[in-house]
Amino acid sequence: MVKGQKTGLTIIVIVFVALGISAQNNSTKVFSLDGKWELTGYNPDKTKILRLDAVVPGQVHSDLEREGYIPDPFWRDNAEQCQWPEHWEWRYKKTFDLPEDFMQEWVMIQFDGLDTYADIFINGKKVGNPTQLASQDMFLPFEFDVSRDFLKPIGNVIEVRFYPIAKYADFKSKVKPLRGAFEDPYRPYVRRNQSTFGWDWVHRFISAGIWRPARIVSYKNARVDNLFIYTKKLTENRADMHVEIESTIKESAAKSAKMYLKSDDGTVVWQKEAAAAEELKFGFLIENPKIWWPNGVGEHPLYNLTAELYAENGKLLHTKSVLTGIKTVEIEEIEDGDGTGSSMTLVINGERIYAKGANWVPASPFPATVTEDKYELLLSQFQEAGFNMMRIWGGGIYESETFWKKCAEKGIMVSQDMMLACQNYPVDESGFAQLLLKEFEAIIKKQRNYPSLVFWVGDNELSLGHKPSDDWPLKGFHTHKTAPLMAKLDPSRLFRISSPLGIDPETNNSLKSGDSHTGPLYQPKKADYRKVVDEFSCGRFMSEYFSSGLPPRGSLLKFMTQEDLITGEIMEYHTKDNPYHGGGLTLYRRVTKDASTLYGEYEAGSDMWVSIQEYLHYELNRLAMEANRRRKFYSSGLNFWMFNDQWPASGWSLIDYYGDRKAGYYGAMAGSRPVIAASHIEGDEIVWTLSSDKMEDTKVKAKVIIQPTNGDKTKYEKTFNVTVPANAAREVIHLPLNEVKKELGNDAVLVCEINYDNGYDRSYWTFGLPKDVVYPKNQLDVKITNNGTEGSVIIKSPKWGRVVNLYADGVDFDDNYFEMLPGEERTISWKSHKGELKEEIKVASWNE
Ligand code: BMA
Repeated sequence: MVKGQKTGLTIIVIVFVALGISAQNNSTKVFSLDGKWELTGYNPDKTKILRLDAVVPGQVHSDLEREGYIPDPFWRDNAEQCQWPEHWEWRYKKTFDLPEDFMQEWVMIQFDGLDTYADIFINGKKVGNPTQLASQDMFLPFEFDVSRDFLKPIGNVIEVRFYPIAKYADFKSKVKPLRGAFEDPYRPYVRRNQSTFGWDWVHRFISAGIWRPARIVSYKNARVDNLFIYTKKLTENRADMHVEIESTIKESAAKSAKMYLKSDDGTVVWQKEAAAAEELKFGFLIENPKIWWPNGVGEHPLYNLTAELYAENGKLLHTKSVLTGIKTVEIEEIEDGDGTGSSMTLVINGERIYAKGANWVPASPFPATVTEDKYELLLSQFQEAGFNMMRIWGGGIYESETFWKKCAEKGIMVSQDMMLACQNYPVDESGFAQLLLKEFEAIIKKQRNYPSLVFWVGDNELSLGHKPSDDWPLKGFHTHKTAPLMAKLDPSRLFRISSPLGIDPETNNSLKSGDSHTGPLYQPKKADYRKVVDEFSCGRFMSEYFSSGLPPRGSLLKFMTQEDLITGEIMEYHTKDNPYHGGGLTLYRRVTKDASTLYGEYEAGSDMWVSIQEYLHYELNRLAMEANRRRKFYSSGLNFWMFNDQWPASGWSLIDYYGDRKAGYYGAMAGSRPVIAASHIEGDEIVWTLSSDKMEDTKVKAKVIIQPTNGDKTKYEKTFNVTVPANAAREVIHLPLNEVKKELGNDAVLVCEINYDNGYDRSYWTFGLPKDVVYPKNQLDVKITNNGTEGSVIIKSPKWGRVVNLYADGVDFDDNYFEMLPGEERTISWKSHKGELKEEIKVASWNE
């Protein structure tokens, strides 16, 4: 430690004391139960026993794979050999001594996540209600008072027994079968990651385990249970705040309470002392608050709210802090007045925000294995795409604190579905309904302080296939149970009972109103594919936008062989399919068909065969952003289905299972630039619109050209300066379509290029099918610099460079799958998220 710092520390301690903020030891003691446990597995008829080590937090599949009892569940069709653990009983056991003087008046055992049906025994004694399971819900943290008759100073043995889900779901599912997507009879009855019952992008993996941290906590009869802070009103230089503190105080152990709010530079912006009480509420003002803005709009400053309980003798009994931020959020829903249409626009701190982003699914079927680094990688990719809006989809898991902290730091807005998806649920059974509401309460209290969170949603797609006037599964439950709970526990955010939802009397899933789940994926692709994309990308708030494409060959060969690439079975096995969309083609075959329709036929397994199925995703995502953003604020957002993968697949995701950017990611990223150019056909004209997400007017230099692909002089050229109004879209040029078509023929491209302060964008238009445009052979000149984990690639293209793409395992490029005009030179920056780059960066294009 250098000298300066030492003195700084001394000063801080003095300041704390001066402000009466505790630097003293907190009387609460924590004994972690994480780490190594013994695991014993019993097969269904208890004739077979397996003994192995286990890691907590963790799930049995990871331990079984590590110890070689199952193969890599993600390689080819190995998943078939990884289903048996679901039917076994698994017992975790740990022996431990407690630290000296650990036991105090009030001792609690806490498990943040038990997957799923479990009992807990300490020194042979059952913990919790003797007639009930300790856990029946993977999402519901469990705690129980073990102050007396459970623990001893040394030689404690704790055992957690996990029972097969069939034991609790089989009978119920037979007595009252509940139909649902992907037809799993147990799924509606089991409160765990719904997607791992098998979905149209992940295989079935029903695991078990202590999947989140566990501990024993010893209190001095007082603890701060929950904190809640939100911004009631916000003006430029003043924030009107509300704080609530819930505590448990036994035997009047706590006499006073201290609360303070600190900004991320350590400044205390508010503090309060009060007599300790189980419920405390305060309102206060902050002058010149640091306001939290979404990515691309402003900074994302964070604050820390802390509450402390003190004994009569001034001893600190317990302290609790939560991360938060100062912002307000509303959802503006303006009816078009035709009884059918209505907008849906996020308003943050009084500003309309165009919501660009994607849907989040669990990053592994075994979420305990998702590391902080993996979260950092995925959420940085999200931020670097220029995205600002993420939807946590209702068929996965509620995410970790690490996830939420990173979203807050990166300016990522998040909507949270409650974990219910594509299925009716037994909420008429009081036990199930109570369990669900308990789960919701725990989740609301855990997540409501995060600045990222913008609104809550009751479920995913229980409204689908219904009209607003219909009754649909859980509509009543959410309206009469969930909504009041949300209003009580988080009055600062809106709750929407389902997604999609709108006022279009014909359907809840309408492009004309509210949020919608659709996209051009299932539409046959023909010469007018641009028009089709435009028509399916005009939703008011597209909370799920369907498009799909292959990851790079390098990623495909991490879970299948070259041979598999050609035959296709393993591709199908990993891509899965959605049987409800019809059209007779599986998802994977649809991508193959659409890609060859647009870009031509290639030999199965060849580089071009893979590349066209990658590029389809790029082009459809770019066109989608053009179509939705040119209609800004009739359309106020588009979230791609889906951002990440839960296992190695080759479908919807923008980032593949290995964290590598797919072509679809680069298309979405190009379409998310601060200002973009967007084309559309209107009658007999082609129109260019500039759409800006910048909060100030932007001076743009624009150029529209018709460029022959062989490098000859442009057939048409127009340059002009235009100011694009702040946070709006503006049509800038109309061209007669027939003349453009004549000039274009089949060997030229219409290009609109814009440059503005430190931004740039380009949009292309060709007529008919892309495969019919002629691109002469072209040799790229490439110079690569490699500074270890980052560098650049300088590319010169004498003629038109068609779909120039760069690849190296674990490398992110700041642009990819782009077009190059004849004579153009581009410098592409790269960075590796897998340490030093040893392999060569491959640079290719379609007309090499
Ligand atoms: C929507 C989502 C998911 C599904 C996706 C692709 O239904 O809510 O359930 O995976 O479409 O089919």
